[in-house]
Amino acid sequence: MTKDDVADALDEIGVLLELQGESSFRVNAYANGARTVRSLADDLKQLVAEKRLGDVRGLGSALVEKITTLVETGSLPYLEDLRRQVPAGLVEMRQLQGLGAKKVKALHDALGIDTVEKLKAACESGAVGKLKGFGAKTQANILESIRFREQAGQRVRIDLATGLAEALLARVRELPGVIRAEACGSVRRRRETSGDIDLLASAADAKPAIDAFVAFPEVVRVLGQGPTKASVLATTRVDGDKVTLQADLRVVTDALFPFGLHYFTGSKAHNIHMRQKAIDRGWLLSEYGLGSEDAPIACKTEADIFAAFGMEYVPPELREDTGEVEAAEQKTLPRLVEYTDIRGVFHNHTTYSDGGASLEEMALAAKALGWEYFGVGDHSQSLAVARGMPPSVVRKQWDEIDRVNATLSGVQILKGIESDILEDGSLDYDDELLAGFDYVVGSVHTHFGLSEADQTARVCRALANPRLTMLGHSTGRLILKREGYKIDLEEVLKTAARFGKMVEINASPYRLDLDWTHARRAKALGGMVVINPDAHSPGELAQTRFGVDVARRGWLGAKDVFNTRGLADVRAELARRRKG
Ligand code: DGT
Ligand code: CA
Ligand code: CA
Ligand code: ZN
Repeated sequence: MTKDDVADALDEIGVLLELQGESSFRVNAYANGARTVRSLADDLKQLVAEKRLGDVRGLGSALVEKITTLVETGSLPYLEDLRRQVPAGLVEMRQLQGLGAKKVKALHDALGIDTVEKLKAACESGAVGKLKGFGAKTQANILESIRFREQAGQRVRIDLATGLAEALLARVRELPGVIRAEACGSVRRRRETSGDIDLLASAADAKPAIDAFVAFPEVVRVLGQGPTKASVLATTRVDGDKVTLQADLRVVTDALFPFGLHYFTGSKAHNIHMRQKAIDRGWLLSEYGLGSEDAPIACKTEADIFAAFGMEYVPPELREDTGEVEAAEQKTLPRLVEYTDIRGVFHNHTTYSDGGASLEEMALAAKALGWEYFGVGDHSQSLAVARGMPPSVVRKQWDEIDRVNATLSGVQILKGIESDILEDGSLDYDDELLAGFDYVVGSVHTHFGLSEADQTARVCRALANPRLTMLGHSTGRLILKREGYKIDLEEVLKTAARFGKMVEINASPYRLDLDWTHARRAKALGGMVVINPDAHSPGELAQTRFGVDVARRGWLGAKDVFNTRGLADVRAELARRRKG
């Protein structure tokens, strides 16, 4: 059992106890224990063997005993009992947005609901709304969560799909006989989510590669296997999160690789448009080649395919048939921003609010990524659930920033804030305090239920505030979990452009907000975009790459993205904006 396996078991115990109505004290002990185990520096087996688990801070005797059993025997009767006692459907219900363990338990106790299907029926019949502590609004929210989940289907977030694709790809590339290999499809186009993983490899002989693929340790089930293609269900962990997804491997000869790469990268709409271009010339384009049967056009790379059409190379992120074919013909494709263009970030959290690391730790992690500045944007006073900072704490943080900055070389901390945009559109501190920040990120975290008109007016009022520098996560959506609040984004982007305010691409793979279509729109309206990871730990700073993917899908170049500028430039621009 790995640390992650043990931590998963502890997490599961916590969830099951919570669903049984246990005290939050006991529930939290398991959740915290799981976190402790996940981040253990020492070898877990060794700790158990040497009976040193009890010395680890945060692990009480009950947890030590269970971890020991798990590590020594690979299973835990206590957990198996719990699983028998709590219906699996309750665990699934708890994963619905807005439905905590207490509510799930109440639904089970009062109405005997133990599956998502029964819950849906009970909402539709109005039974849930009549329950004490629920009401019509809660019932409508639950129903919306269920419908959203049904619609999301079996897709997974891009960070998880990427992690699994990279793990499989690394193994495919190591196989004897494999010449080239790539992940195609939505993973290569850097979409927000993926429905499956499409791997393509070239080799003179396909069979050995296919045979090896279906036996990879990530493979949990073989869905289909032929001489040149196999489909499997594969699973791995990405930063502690478990991901399971279908993965297909196709093996072609190396001469066919560029055509397969182009075809399986898609999108389907892009492929259809390219195929039409071929037909216009009297050619055929497919995964098997380009040209006519008597005069095939040899291509060594994907770039050769576009060149054969007299086109510029179209980066995969643009292949959605939203004008990229025409622009490539006219040779007017933009030069897209790259992850290596990023020089720092602005919206991040530390232990001053709900982050997990200190200012200095975060700044050093930013430096390790090659960045020149780490902008802190902890939560403001109103957001109590995320330990929003009262003014006295803000001043304390400023003092610490000054102290830490004096000791840092090669990186500097910028004094920012993620200010709540209050219900009436005002910011969360008085003007004098706001004036002391290098910049202000304004975000909506409350009152998601306003009408579209009110929500739009609220955000636009914040954009008109001279103290606001940039708008955080514009819609509040959570990928595959929750739709954003109702807001007229076109109006918001226009207002941002009018007041010269930046709009964030929140790069957290849970958010990706602005999405790529609106990132593109922001640029078209003359606005400036900023890519922020919204990091709550040092490791999350690198999530910025997912925001760069969104920017690229939105046709943005380096000069469209504020944080491609260096520290001196950024400081000067922020100072200029503060003066108004
Ligand atoms: P996904 O898997 O839903 O996240 O999205 P994709 O884009 O990876 O789609 P997938 O896996 O169904 O197919 C991979 C690529 O194969 C797709 O992007 C384009 C190509 N492809 C699949 N079906 C067709 C088709 O019927 N016509 C054409 N022209 N291309 C197709
Ligand atoms: Ca796919
Ligand atoms: Ca596929
Ligand atoms: Zn936020």
